[in-house]
Amino acid sequence: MKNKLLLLILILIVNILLACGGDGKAISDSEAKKSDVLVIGFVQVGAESAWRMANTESFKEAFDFKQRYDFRFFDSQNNPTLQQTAVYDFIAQEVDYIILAPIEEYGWDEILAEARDAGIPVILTDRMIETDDDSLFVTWVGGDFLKEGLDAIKWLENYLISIGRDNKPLNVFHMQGTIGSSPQLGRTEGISTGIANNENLILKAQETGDFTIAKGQEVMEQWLRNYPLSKIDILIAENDDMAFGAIRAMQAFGIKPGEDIIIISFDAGKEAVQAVADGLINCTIESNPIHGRRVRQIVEFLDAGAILGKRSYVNNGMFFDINNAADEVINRF
Ligand code: GYE
Repeated sequence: MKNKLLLLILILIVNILLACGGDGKAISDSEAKKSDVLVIGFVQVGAESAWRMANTESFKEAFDFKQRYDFRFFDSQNNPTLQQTAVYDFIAQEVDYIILAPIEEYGWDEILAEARDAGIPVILTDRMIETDDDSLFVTWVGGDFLKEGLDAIKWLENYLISIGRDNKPLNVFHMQGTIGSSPQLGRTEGISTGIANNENLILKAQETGDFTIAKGQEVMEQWLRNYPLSKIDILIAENDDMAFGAIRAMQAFGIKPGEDIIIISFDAGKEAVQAVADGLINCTIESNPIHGRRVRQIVEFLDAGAILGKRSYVNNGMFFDINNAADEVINRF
């Protein structure tokens, strides 16, 4: 009983460390002194967004230490089949750890069972998998996407009160991320719940823009062709990049983004926070991509024999609107 309690406390401490730390710390002396080289296979989603580019950069930087890590990077180009092949490849290469950011939540049981049976620990980062079997991964660390979605609607409700538009029906156009990915599932659930609980918000259209500028532009153009401006009050895009695409489409139609249509997005990258300061986006919700050092810390904990909790959330929770955007641009990725 006592041992179990001690273990739980240890897991808790490690998880708190992972949630808070990892971002700013350089390689520690004890890490640097270790002589064994660990072979790490990192299976990334793709290069679809500014968030993803910053995320990839943070991994490359964190594992750029040849004496300790043989870091093998694979870009899955947002293609689930390619991504699964890459995991099989890393199993065949007998790497020491697989770090996986799954494009979609579904379809991982068989392949991750193979990794487990080969004795290769799988660390999930950013996105989760849908499974009943927690033994398929050692630990996951990422954002609380449901909370982000709920936060977006909370911000919107306060904003509507501040501009005196809270008691009229308003049409919401909801642009979703890659269908079946954790950020899409979580944010969509939060947004849908928030909208359902507010009798003035009407969900008019919902479509995926696949987290990219190009797709976001395409979807917005289609909406602008199908609906008059008077029917489009609010755009909620599940990442900044799709909002950028939508802004391009609006400008091509002679519409003023942020003024004629209220725009909310997620991630809060530098460019998006600047767009908030410039009045093109009304609010962007924080999602932190700098996971590299955090995950390196996980590898080191595991290598030292620690047992980690299955899930730990990265600290997020900021939002950027006209009140703080100009000051915060400098702090963003
Ligand atoms: O919001 C989006 C990216 O998984 C949290 O993926 C990540 C999301 C992020 O393409 O911009």
